Amino acid sequence: MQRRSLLKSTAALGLASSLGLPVFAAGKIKPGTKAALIVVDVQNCFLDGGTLAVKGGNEVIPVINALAPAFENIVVTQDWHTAGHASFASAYSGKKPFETTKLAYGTQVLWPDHRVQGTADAELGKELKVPTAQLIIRKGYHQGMDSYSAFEEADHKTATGLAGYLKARGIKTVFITGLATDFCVAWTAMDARKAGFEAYVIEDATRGIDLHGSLAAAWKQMTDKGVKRIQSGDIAAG
Ligand code: VGL
Ligand code: ZN
Repeated sequence: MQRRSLLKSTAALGLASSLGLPVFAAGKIKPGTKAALIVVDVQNCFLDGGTLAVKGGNEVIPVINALAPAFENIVVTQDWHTAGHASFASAYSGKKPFETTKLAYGTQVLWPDHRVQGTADAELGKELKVPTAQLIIRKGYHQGMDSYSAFEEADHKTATGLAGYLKARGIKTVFITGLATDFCVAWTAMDARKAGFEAYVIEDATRGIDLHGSLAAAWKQMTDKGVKRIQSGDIAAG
């Protein structure tokens, strides 16, 4: 590198870090004070033996545990449904899991009963170790409406309060991990962009359900909305 551009990029790094924005040093991202890690729905339901086990779901846990020390701010989410929730196939006669139905807000995929409030299935995976997390946000608790996104419910109007919380704390960038890539992770990442945050999905800290090609479709939609796709190795160790 030429001396001038080296000086320039060094100055830019100093400026970004003093602003608390993510800094790229030696090819690694240092999240900084204005970034938050979001750990989406790492609940027993999605892990081995759960009601909606995601293939390889358990494998995200050591990756997330190792990432956590690199983040000053961490938010954890829990899918938190009422019994007989509108997203459960069992709530409709003649419907089976993974079929769809039309609800007031659009097409709803119907799932097996999962993550009912207060059940073991809805608890965070016990191997997940993110003791410095500051907020646990629960979603999907309105009987008639689902909420894949941690920011807004399926009507795309009802806020969970997460955007306001992050903004009130000066957070500008979110790094999203957890389950499932093609549902709650993707919707959270896209709504983060909509709410004005810079958004990264850490791919190897996620696993997908991949229902009828939904995983590839989710990556395309996320990329189109400016979500960045990175790996845990891209983040500087904390
Ligand atoms: C999710 C399906 C149903 C998710 C939640 O967390 O991705 N997927 N409920
Ligand atoms: Zn759910």
